[in-house]
Amino acid sequence: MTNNLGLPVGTTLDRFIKRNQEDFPYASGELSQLLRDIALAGKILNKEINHAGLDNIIGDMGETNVQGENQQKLDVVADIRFTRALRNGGEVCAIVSEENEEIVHLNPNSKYLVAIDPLDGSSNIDVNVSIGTIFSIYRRKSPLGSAATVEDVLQSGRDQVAAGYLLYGSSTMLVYTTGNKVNGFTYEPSLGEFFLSHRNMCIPKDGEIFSINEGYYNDYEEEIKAYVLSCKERHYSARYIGSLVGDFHRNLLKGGIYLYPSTKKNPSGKLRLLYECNALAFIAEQAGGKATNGKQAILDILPETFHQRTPFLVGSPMMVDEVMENLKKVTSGK
Ligand code: P6P
Repeated sequence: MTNNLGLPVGTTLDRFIKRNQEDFPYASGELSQLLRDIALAGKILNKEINHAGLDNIIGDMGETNVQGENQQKLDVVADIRFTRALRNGGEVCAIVSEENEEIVHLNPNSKYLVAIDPLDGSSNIDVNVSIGTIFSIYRRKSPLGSAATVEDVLQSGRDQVAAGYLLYGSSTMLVYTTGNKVNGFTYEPSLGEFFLSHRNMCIPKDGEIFSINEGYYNDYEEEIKAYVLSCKERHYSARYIGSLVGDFHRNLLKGGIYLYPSTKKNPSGKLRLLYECNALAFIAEQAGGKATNGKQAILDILPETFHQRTPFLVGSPMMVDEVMENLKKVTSGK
């Protein structure tokens, strides 16, 4: 709904959070404030992304991150923005980020910690393809007043209290869940507000879109190859933009499956469990979808290291089930 100026008139993110405070376990306002801090960093980063071509912040830094990947200038800018917003907001005791090898310790008196990919798909920055931020929020296990511990970080995805992503695309969106449905907010830059635009997002049970990098086709397990061929035989649409958040979001709305299986280059898969897959798996399940590593639900994996990778299949439940049926035949030797 818009007013006569064509501007949205509706529920702002702040108002939505306030109205749904009771959805937040142990609602004492800290988690609400933490979500607002993330939204603030997203607004700031959105502005920088939209000016990247003009402000000499595209291209790479000439350095690599913990993954050994070229750090794009905007990767670093994004990490700084989110770290600063969460530090200033005071609601987070620690951050684990794709851009830092170790835990970044913030307020020892806070009960939440954040796992984040500040800017995923950054190789797309220079070519103006949608990119995204992915985040998970956990409650610490260690006592308040002390530094966060490794055990605080290495929690399974089932323990997330909230998760979401920002999508910097044709419009900028914030999509998140606190374990009670999934809601999407669209940013109106002229007002500096996120407005509720996608209430209670549910993924279609089935779909006809498959997202996989077929450049690695020869690396995939036979069952994955068979599934890809079956999609083609059924004239499904191949949609893969090389930016996980963009592919995930489209499939969430239209139905579909995203697959990043193990490859020769990345035998354990490329995507990271803690700050990419867990958040999207939580959202997928809350929206009625499924997410697996091919053997078990992503959310049931107990992490062993901060930056561990996992094969990742996520999307419409009927499509994920079909791939899993194929893979199970192998493990049961049929
Ligand atoms: P490939 C971006 O680097 C990313 O992490 C995801 O956003 C994207 O889906 C995937 O990797 C692309 O990887 O190997 O297909 O270029």
